[in-house]
Amino acid sequence: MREPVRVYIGLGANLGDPAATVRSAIAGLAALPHTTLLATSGLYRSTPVDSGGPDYVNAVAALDTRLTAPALLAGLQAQEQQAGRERPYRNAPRTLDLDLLLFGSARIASPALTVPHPRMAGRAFVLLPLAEIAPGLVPPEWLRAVEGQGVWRLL
Ligand code: PH2
Ligand code: MG
Ligand code: MG
Repeated sequence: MREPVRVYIGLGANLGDPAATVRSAIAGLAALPHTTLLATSGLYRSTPVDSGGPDYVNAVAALDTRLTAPALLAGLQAQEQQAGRERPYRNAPRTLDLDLLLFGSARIASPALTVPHPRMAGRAFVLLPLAEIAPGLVPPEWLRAVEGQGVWRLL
């Protein structure tokens, strides 16, 4: 059996009942095979970035998994489908988005998957929840660079 790898998943939703969807998606992550849910950030409300529609709800989860990156990605995509995800165009509003942000120290550049997530460094809706559960992974200058993006932690 493979050794577990520490991974971070970004969750986002802005259609339907986004807070409820993100909460049940966290439960879905905990139920993935060969995977342990270690930590979840609070929920954050955020204004859409390069996207439209209502405000998003975002969060980040930390997992240990023995799944390979492609197997984990398939599990995430299955959960997006189950939540009714449609992809009419790039960055369209969505019921659920589950992004593989980090997979241990792996660098992956395949047609299906790029890790680390190529846009995470510029997005407050990823960095603030990530810094909440893994402050050592988020350089202070990254946080300074996204100050002023509209992101609010929900109670
Ligand atoms: N996701 C995007 C594009 N823009 N904006 C916010 N606030 N939150 C997101 O999760 C988000 C976005 C692409 O996945
Ligand atoms: Mg995304
Ligand atoms: Mg995505």
